[in-house]
Amino acid sequence: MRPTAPDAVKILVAGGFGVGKTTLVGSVSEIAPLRTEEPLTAAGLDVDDLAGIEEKRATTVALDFGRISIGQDLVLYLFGTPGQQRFWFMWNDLAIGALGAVVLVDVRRPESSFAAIDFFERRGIPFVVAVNGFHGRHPYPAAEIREALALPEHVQVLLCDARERASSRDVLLALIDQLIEAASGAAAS
Ligand SMILES: Nc1nc2c(ncn2[C@@H]2O[C@H](COP(=O)(O)OP(=O)(O)OP(=O)(O)O)[C@@H](O)[C@H]2O)c(=O)[nH]1
Ligand SMILES: [Mg+2]
Repeated sequence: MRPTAPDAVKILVAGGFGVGKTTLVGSVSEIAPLRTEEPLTAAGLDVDDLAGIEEKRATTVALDFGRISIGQDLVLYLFGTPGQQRFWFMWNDLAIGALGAVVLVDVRRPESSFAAIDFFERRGIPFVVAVNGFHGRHPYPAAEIREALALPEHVQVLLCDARERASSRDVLLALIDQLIEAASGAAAS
């Protein structure tokens, strides 16, 4: 048998400002992630809402990039989006060729990820919602978050800790399972 190259799949990691996108890409990537972070300075105090993430020191200004192999046949290329509104114009380019997305939600500020949910719904890009429990806490069950975000039944809502590799990997595996199921459903019909 001739060895074949693994399939490569582009996945976006999106969500509001400071929800943990760079953290997730970094925790799960098997290569040193590419980051494009710049320090948050006093100049941004009026526009960068740091409520709940006071310890945050830097913000993504272009993208995060990482890679994770799933078995021998599949490689995921992860593209983390910038979270701040002034950088959203880059999302359209980042989304080109993406097969699916993870929308990260900060459990304390779910509304900050509305725009990301809307973005993928409008484009018909399949996504899962991953609720990042800051400080490892998940005060609300997934069903309550689904309701708060008005998510339809077919959108998976997963609880995660973006700092933990295994947890971040589980989120990606859930998305991949969903993509495979949708693809085999489409092939069968
Ligand atoms: N306690 C805790 N802190 C976290 C968690 N995830 C991220 N953080 C911290 O929260 C801050 C924001 O995380 P980032 O990964 O930079 O968030 P981001 O979504 O990439 O932010 P932007 O690119 O600025 O939109 C950082 O200081 C992280 O160390 C978490 O699960 N728990
Ligand atoms: Mg970031």
